[in-house]
Amino acid sequence: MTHADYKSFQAWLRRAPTPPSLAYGAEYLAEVERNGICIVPDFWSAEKCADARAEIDRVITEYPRYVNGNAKADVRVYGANNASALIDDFAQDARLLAIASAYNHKATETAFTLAARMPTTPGNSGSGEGWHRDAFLRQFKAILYLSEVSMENGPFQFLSDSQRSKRVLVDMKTADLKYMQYRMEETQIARLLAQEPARLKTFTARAGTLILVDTSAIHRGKPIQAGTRYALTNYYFPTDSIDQSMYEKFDVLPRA
Ligand SMILES: O=C(O)CCC(=O)C(=O)O
Repeated sequence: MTHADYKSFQAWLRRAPTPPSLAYGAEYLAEVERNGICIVPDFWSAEKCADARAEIDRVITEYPRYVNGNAKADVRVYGANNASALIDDFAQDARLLAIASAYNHKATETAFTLAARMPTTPGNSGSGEGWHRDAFLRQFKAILYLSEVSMENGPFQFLSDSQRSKRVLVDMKTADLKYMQYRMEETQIARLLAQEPARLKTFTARAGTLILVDTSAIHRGKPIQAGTRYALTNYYFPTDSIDQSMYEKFDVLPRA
């Protein structure tokens, strides 16, 4: 990814047709455009969250073959929506799909939903295994906390402005990041924060809180120190970029 790639993507975004106006969540979309992230409290009720936690436990027990072997901090099943009507309710939420399509300026689908249960384990690096970006250009995700998330049990953390193309280049210099470096050392993040500590945002919140986020920003789940965190994450992609290799890469649980 070079400066020219960012410029041509920004030019494409400017030319892309204006998405139809949203019946729900126009202000959320505007906030993601502005800040890269938006927090929506009480998106799901406490009862629905409790049912979904039980569903995650069930899917993990019933489909051990699809418990992801690469994740160390959390117990993950990609495609849990294919084995649970309740989780699929989140995957197919039409209000969120409309926001995702508007943000991508392209027809967008939920390729799959990740169900994750993160217990406390010694020396864990947190959900997502430490600081990283998922992509260098826009990547929209919706994360739903299903349990109360405090400073101790793995809140989502985000470096503000790190999704902005100009900031990507400045941050590369400050933290001595390599070309197309997706994963960052703690020391590199410390260099960025030494200059501007306020860039670190940590999202503690009640169960049922929704996080809409552009994960081309630098982010992680904070390492968990106590308790357990349950969450669902919708992975949205433009329809024309979804193919079989994506399902294989994530080892997605297929629909029965
Ligand atoms: O769930 C979280 O808090 C972050 C997860 C993450 O960064 C990832 O899966 O890429």
